[in-house]
Amino acid sequence: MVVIRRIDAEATALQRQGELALWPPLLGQEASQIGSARALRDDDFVFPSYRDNGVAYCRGVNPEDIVKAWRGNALAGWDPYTVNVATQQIIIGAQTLHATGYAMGIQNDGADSVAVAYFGDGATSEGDVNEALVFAASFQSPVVFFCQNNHWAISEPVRLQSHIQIADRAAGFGIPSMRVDGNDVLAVMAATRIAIDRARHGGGPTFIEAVTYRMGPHTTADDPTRYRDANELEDWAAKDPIARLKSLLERKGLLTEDLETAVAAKADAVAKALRAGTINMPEPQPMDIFKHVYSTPNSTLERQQDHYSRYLASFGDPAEAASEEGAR
Ligand SMILES: Cc1ncc(C[n+]2csc(CCOP(=O)(O)OP(=O)(O)O)c2C)c(N)n1
Ligand SMILES: [Mg+2]
Repeated sequence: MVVIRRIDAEATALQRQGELALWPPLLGQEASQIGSARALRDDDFVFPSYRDNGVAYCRGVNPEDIVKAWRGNALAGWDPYTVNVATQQIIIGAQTLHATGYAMGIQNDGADSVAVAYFGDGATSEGDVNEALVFAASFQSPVVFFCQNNHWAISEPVRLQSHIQIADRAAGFGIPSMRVDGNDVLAVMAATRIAIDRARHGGGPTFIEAVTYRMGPHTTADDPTRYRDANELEDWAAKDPIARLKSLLERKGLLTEDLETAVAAKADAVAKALRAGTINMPEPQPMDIFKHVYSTPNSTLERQQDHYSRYLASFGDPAEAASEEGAR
């Protein structure tokens, strides 16, 4: 939790310094993400949203690969099959359909892994999510719907999103649900284990609502002071998931000075490597854009490619142009 908070802070700083185009902070949601991700088996498959960077890190995605797409250096930061984490979905809720389809595939294969979809409170109002819930319930597919209710969908408060608790929406689909304190890492882990266990043993889907709070802006392009009451932020700051775990460990006598130092050192080292890796990331080449459109040659695309390469050549060699400029 400390490490992902540090990654999040470093990525936010990198965006402010112009090194990333955009960043969606997860500050405040560390317990929801780590508690749930730690309950999964390696061969379970995660379908995350843009904000689930803690889940991605927990599953073994390299932090540099997490920021790569936000820098605009790649269309996707990692190969989903190496870590069993799909690339992050920006289309709100679409990943719940992918997870449900994958879960139906698990059933057809007779395997015992589980698909997990991560999405937000706002996503539960999307058609995609409702369709996914229908299919998962109809076929009793091994999928866990993990909803982080962080109280906001950009500037729309959850109280407007739904007049009942988000977890209660699942009942209409015949899907059992749990509402868990999303700032309590152990509670989140316990709830996720129950849901995963049920799915793995043929019990079908479960919907989890982890009640948490987005402490930062929606993304670095957002200014929450324009729509959010400062008192609300203060209330939630008092429920900080890391501070809560820290005080539990202290009370149990488990938090030693050595452990604290080691955790801080790990967070600093990861952040330092992330910064260096981001700044030194190889720039993508303009022609690379054509590589990922079709898997087989396509004559229309080849014509466009040829046209675009002649267009780029019309600028001459940038190095030569710079030295000519210098000479003038
Ligand atoms: C289909 C679709 N509609 C609208 C958007 C614009 N949009 C981006 S984030 C967002 C709010 C999502 O809120 P929530 O599901 O609560 O997730 P959070 O950002 O709070 O993690 C919206 C509407 C989008 N990306 N995709
Ligand atoms: Mg939200």
